[in-house]
Amino acid sequence: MGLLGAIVEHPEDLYALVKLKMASDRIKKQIPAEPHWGFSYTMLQKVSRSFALVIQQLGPELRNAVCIFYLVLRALDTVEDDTSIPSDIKVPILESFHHHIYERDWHFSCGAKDYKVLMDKFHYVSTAFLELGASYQEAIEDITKRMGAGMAKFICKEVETINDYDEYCHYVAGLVGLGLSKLFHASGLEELAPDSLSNSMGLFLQKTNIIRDYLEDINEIPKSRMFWPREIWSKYASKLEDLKYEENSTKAVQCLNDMVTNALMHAEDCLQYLFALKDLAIFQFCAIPQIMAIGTLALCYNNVEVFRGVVKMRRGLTARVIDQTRSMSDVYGAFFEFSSLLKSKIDDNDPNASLTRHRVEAIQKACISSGLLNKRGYHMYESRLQYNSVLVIMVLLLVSVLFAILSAK
Ligand code: D61
Ligand code: MG
Repeated sequence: MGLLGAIVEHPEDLYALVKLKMASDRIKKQIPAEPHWGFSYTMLQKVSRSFALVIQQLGPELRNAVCIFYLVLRALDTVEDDTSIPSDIKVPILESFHHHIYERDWHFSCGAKDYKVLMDKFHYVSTAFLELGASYQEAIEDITKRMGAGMAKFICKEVETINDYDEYCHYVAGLVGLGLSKLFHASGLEELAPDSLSNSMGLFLQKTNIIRDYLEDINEIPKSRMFWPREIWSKYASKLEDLKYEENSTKAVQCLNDMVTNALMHAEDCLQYLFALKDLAIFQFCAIPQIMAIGTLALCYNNVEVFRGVVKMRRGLTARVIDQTRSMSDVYGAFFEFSSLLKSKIDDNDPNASLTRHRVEAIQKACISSGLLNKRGYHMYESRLQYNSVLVIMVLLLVSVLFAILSAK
């Protein structure tokens, strides 16, 4: 659906969509002139749909460190995800990757499309890395080393237990949280967050991705690795693939709900982490992805569409989250609203209904007892806006102004 279609469906999203479009156009024009920084920011915009914007609104020094941190780990992940590299080649590269970021002429060709460009021209990233302050370099090196070792460990090992699942997610995302907390601290803008809270920030995002991407991952050719833990799915099917077949819908949705309930465990830690932040740009950088995650979990919960296609928050709602996240009351408001949506979808016949309800209520309680709950809300499950003529006229006016502005450029 195009922009116009999105506006007709949800006119209440228009303002935020226009604002987001203007912000991203502005950012696209701000590519630095030096070739290595120019490459790095261009690459960031190409390989990260979800993080590019929030990274680029950070202050200049921290923005450079986080951009390079992102690209180094994305390159490491490109090695991990490339199924055409034999394990005996892949494992030593993952384990030594943290050395290569200091070598201006090192590169390893793999991946496809934009990821291949990132790998082929990795010298730009290492050149930029070497210009960062020493404390930023050390944090990035330490996390790259630990993530590479963790990925290597899981190349020859499947995710069997819930413990394995938490361990794998710690390596690929929890460590990102630890590294970011170190970078924030090194910038002088934040206190150092406790590791366990930083870890939860990553686990909440990674588990949400793993749940949402079931179909995309299971259908990938050549076969990609799956990260749903056997300890969970074996309660519902004898093979993970079986969940995608229509005749197994009931079991599939029960398994999905079990996975969502598992991920909800991290939400309160995320609220605690966000509560402690002081700098507005860092706060927005951290809070927006977490709100998107709980929104995605609420959307996926009890939703068989996860096994049929892509379940994603609509663009307009994403734009409103980006536009309307400025303080902890906005975060509590969003977490409260999305957990209420999830709660309304709990079916008493679901095997985990009472555990899910318990976890949702704990999140709601944390939001209420903060005393900061913002009731403005996204009204995301009010079935549809009641159209009235004033609104329709306003929307049409706005759309014509928008097109006038855009076509004048
Ligand atoms: C605050 C703000 C952002 C945070 C955070 C705290 C804590 C953790 C994270 C971001 C990381 C969340 C990762 C979730 C997305 N998962 C992936 O991209 C998977 O790859 C994991 C290994 C590479 C991680 C690279 C990364 C990601 C986000 C960053 C970052 C580095 C640096 C700074 C900011 C954000 C996933 O990728 C494929 C896919 O999701 O399609 C995979 O291979 O499993
Ligand atoms: Mg990966």
